This record gives sequence, structure tokens and C-alpha cells, in this order.
Amino acid sequence: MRYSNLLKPFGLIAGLSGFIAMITASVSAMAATPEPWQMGLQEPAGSIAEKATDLHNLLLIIITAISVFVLALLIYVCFRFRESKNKVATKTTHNPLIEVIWTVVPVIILVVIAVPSFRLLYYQDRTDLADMVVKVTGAQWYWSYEYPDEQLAFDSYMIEEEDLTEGQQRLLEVDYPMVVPEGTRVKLLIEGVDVMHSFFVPSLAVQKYTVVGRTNETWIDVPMGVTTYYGQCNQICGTNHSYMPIVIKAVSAEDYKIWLEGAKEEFATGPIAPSAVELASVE
Ligand SMILES: [Cu+2]
Repeated sequence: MRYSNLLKPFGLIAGLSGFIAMITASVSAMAATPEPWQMGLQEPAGSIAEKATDLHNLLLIIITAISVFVLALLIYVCFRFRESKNKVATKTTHNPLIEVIWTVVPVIILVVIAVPSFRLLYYQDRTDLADMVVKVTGAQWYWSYEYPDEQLAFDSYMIEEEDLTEGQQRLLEVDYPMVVPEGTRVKLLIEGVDVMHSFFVPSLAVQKYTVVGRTNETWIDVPMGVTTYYGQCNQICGTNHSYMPIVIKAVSAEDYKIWLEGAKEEFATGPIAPSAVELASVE
């Protein structure tokens, strides 16, 4: 169910942010990046991001309604119980009916939030339907991408400001982006080699910490469309934390094949080393 439609009659703030999101969406058709004066989330790409945006829009309605209700109550109380009309303070301390209401209603609100929240959490937790696997490694201060099935791996460094070419984005471009075919479910195996980093691509709604000695798993649902998705490390990881952007390039199936051929020559890793368990079974 899309909650975004519910926003329409919902007042100035929600309507305005929706309007701006619409404008930014049309501007960023080919590149999923943050926009100047952007107010809402980035345009969602793929099923995970759409579900996350729907949840965000539902929460926006709920928190706005709660804030307006509490503000109205405060204004009412200030007016109704003002000193000039209430010379003698009331001694009232309990009202069982109201107490039951203010306990039960928040519980109901939390349940309403929890149901879609957990549904999304489990949806994005893991997939058995992945078309391919990419191993992502966070390092101080760059990303490494490994395609285990293709036996290739490479590092991805930010392009310095003075080396940017026309139309490239400051602090967001890299020399070797992660390349995936459009319309693909990509399983990501994520780990770190030095400190904690975080793999964060807002338009795909993926954010996963890289932890040394532990492989985290998630997936991205890259939709159809030749698009460049931009993200950044969002775990403060050291001096150059802000200089390790993430670029995922979704290309057509044919272009992916061409890229793969070149990459296999340039970034070949050879067969992945057999694990200790496999070696033990050979002996
Ligand atoms: Cu980092």
C-alpha cells in the first residue's frame, strides 16, 4: 500500500516536501544524488527503497498528527487554566479514564508503526533470490569491491576536487565504481579491514556497518534503468571519513558484459583461496 497519496490533503509541510521531492525526482532521473534544497528523501530506487519511503511517509503523518495534537492541547491548557480565570488552583490529581486513554492510545500507535517496520526490516534483511554477489570492504579511506563469481576485485577511490571533469560531483565521484546490470538483485557481503565504516546509498535504502572480522549481509534491488547511484560512508571512521564516497553504476546487460570482460583482465584475482575447512578435508 502506498501512503504517499495520503499526504496530499495533509497540510502545507508534507505537501511542500512532496512537491519538492517531485521536482528533484524529475531532475535526478539519471543520477541518484542529493539535490540542493532537497527536503524529503532521495527518489526511491527499487522495492526496498520504495517500502522504506512508504514507511517514512506513514511516520511523517503520525508524528505530524501527534505534534499538532500535543501543541493544540498545550495552547488549550494555557488558555483554559490561565491565572486570571483560576485564582484558586484545582486539587485534581487523578482521572482514571484519561489515564487509560493516554496509555492505550500510544500502545496502539506503536503497534501501527511496528507492523510495517518489522515487515520492512525482514524484507531487507536477506534474500535467497539474489542474481549475483558483490563483496564490499570498507577501508581507511576507500572501498573495495570483489565479485567472487567472476574472480575479480578492485579498489574504489574518490576523485580529488582538482581532477573532476565537467558535470562530475564534488566529493561523490570515484575512479572505479561498482558496476551492476540494471534490474538485478545484488547480495552484498560487507566487512571492514581496519575500523568500522558504513555502506550507505540512500536512494537504494541500503545502510550496513562494516565490522572487522565479521561479514554482514544485505541486498540491494537495483531497478531497471541506466542510473548512477551515489552514497557515502556514514560511520565516522577517521580523518578522511568524508572522502570515501560510494558509486554504483547500473548499466544495461550488454554493457555489463563488456565491462566484465575488461574488468576480468584488469582486476583478476585468480581462483578464490580454498577455506581452511576445504583444505582439511583434502588431506
Ligand atoms: Cu568510512
